Parts: sequence; C-alpha cells; structure tokens
Amino acid sequence: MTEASPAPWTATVLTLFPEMFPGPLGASLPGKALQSGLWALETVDIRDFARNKHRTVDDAPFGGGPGMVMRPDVLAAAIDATATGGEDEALIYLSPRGRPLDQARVREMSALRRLVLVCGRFEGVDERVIQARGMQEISIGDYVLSGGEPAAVVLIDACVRLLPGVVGAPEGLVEESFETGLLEYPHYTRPNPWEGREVPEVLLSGHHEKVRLWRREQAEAVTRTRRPDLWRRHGEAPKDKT
Ligand code: 4HQ
Repeated sequence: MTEASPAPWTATVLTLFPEMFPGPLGASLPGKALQSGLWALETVDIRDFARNKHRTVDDAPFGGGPGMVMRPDVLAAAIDATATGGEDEALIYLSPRGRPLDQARVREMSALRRLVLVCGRFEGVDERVIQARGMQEISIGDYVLSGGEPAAVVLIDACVRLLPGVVGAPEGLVEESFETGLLEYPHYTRPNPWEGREVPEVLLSGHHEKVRLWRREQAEAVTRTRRPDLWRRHGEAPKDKT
C-alpha cells in the first residue's frame, strides 16, 4: 500500500489576474519543485465574488481623489471562501504600507502549511477589510508596483526555495546572504584570466582555511561599505566562533 502524501506547502493567491500565475514560478527551481509536488499553487479570481451583473470589484474613494478602491464586501467574500483562519496559515496583503519583507519572515512563512496572499489593484483595498479579516501587511520594498501580483511572486519564490528538497545542496542555504547577516563574498569561475582580469590568487591555492577567511573578510568589507544598516545589525547579533 502506498500512503497518500499530505498536502504540500501551498500558496493561494487571490487576484483579479489569475493568468499572471504561475508566471516565473513555473520555471527553473520553483517550477521543477511545483511539478514534483513539493509545493502547490492555487489562484482565486476575486471577480468571481462580485455581486452584480457587471461583476464590479471596485468603486470611487469616499472623500474624493484619483483612482478606484477595491470593495471590502467582494474581497471579504473571496477571503471567506478561501482562508481557514487556522494556526498553520497566514493571510497576507501585499502593500507598500506593510512591514518590509526579510529573510527571517520568509523562514517563518515557509514553515507554515499555507499562505493566502491578497493582491490589490487600483489604489488598494478598503481599509476595513484589512482590519476585519486580520490581514498581515507585507511590503517587498519601497517602490510602487501596478499591483500586488509581482510582490506575491517574490514572496512565494523566497519561501519555496527553503522547503525541504527544493534546493539540491541545503548547506548552501546557511552560507548565503541574510542567513549569516552579511552580503555574499564575490564568486569566480573559468576562464582565468578573462579579458586580462585575474581570479584572486588565494582561490587557486587549495588552502581551504585561507579561502574561508578571505571570503569572510570580503563579505564583511562589502557589507560595511554597501549596507551599513546590515553591518550594524550584524555587529549586534550573537556570533558563532568562526
Ligand atoms: N503594491 N510591496 C499597490 C506594491 C507593493 C509593494 C501592491 C502596489 C498593492 C495596491 N506590494 N497595490 N511595494 O507596490 O508589496
């Protein structure tokens, strides 16, 4: 007898543009993992929850001003038909007003069973539905997208690569940026030289300990100069003895 496999980590995306998915998530590493059932993707068309014959999902903002606002009744109906409100699930609204996404948050979300991601269009969604359904607001950065869909793709991609079995060599995951709190050291491969530029000598030496120390120095130098904010936090964090 073969056991039925339990439901894999699942992203459920509420959107007016379901045709945007899987998009980039159907290719490369996340695409292969999706095909092999290591995770699942569902889309819910918010327009299917509209109440009138014109299938209206938006309306003019109270108080005036430009653009349109997504109606709370339509969005709430889509959420209520989709989210369970369970402990193992997060209900997220992608928005520049949200807490900025970072690797610690990605790790937490990849450890849940399911994410329900709400993608807004227009000027955004009615504030009351965010409150009433207890949505977490997450931003992928300080810039304005035309909709939440590319932000959902970014968030899902970051989570999926942390799922067991998705990345071939999981040792690589602990070494990378944000897991160590540092930016990555520079990488080199053949040919050497290339356009007259030499690969740093130490990398050709075969001295593994020297290579490790050189990479650490490089990672620290690049973090200090490019990202003083990360460097300060790295200084505060408890360190292992390497
Ligand atoms: N938008 N991080 C406006 C974003 C965004 C971001 C999504 C555009 C929501 C209404 N989302 N809609 N930055 O710019 O997450």
